Amino acid sequence: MREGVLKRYRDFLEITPNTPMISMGEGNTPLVRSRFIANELGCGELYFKLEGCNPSGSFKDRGMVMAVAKAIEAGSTAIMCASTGNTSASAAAYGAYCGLTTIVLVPKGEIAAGKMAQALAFRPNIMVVSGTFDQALTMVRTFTEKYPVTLVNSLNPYRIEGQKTAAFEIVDDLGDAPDYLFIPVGNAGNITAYWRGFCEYNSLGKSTKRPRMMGFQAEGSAPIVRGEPIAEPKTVASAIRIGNPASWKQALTARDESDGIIDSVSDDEILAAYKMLASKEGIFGEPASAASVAGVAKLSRGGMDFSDKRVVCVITGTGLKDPDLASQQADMPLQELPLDLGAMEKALEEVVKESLSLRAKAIEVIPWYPEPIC
Ligand code: AN7
Repeated sequence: MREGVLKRYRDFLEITPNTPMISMGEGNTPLVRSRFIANELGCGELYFKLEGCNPSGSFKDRGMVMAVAKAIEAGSTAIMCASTGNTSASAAAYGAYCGLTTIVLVPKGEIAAGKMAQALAFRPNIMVVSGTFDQALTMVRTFTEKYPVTLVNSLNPYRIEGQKTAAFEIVDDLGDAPDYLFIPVGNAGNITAYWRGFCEYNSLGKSTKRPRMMGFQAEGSAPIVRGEPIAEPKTVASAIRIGNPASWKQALTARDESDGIIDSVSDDEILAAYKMLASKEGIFGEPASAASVAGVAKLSRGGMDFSDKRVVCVITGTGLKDPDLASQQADMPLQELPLDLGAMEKALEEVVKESLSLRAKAIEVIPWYPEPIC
């Protein structure tokens, strides 16, 4: 049952009798065990937390539902954010759902097509600004301090509160915390939220340990790794094209307290992971999400041993958000086929043969490959 995060985790959130228990069925997302690439990456157990399965297609909904509920509780009728795409889509969705005025600012030409189309569908007040996400966020912060409009970027503490529920779900599903959590880092709200969730659950005795937090930025947008803000961040992963993360300090705390790291991966590594995840696991995440998997690949290649470890990668948003990049990366010729059975049989002869050897291979690679039904 998708009751939403406010109801499911009400005892762990700041819910009062006056908090509207709104829900679009966010949270309770799948934690899928890797069937193929765990082996390739040398992981004992590897899981993907599919946050693209949230109502607006990204993890932002967990925090947005909480921020919007608290905004309504406080009597606010308007919400506002700057965004690299997913926050604006989520804010506009929950704004429409709750009948609020929604204002979103996005950097011009920097937002993936799916996110833009999605935000527009909800008909918020949307403005494109000629500047970076960081500059847009600065404008939004100043504006919301001056006017009775609630900021719903992750500077809003309720966003982090709501997003920590993803860590709860992982512990609830696995029966304990994993050894490692790999997560993409942009504005650094999510790594902050996960760390809080793991710490809170651990202090309540719900887990025996806390994971090492492994945050990954894109190489051209890696201010935390480089130790200084980046005026013009660049990366193919538009969601994390952020040069001055709002939760910078909190991300360092998560890293240091968990004995983790914040590192970067190149666009090539991100794209390789993006393709591998889809073609070898059936998981179509957006490029930013693939930074988590690219991170495992990088460290594994570098000699880090995960062979007796339980590793979780957060897949923060769905690949459908960025259809242009998906088409670009497909680089596969489309096979033309005449409407003729004989031609089809000929074209598929090798494919069918190959498939016969596939099951044997799968059994060999994955000991828990399910028994055939027939
Ligand atoms: C798919 O939508 O910042 O480190 O404005 O959309 O918590 O920022 C999105 C960020 C990772 C990074 N993956 O999370 C926005 C925005 C996806 C994202 C991140 C984002 P944070």
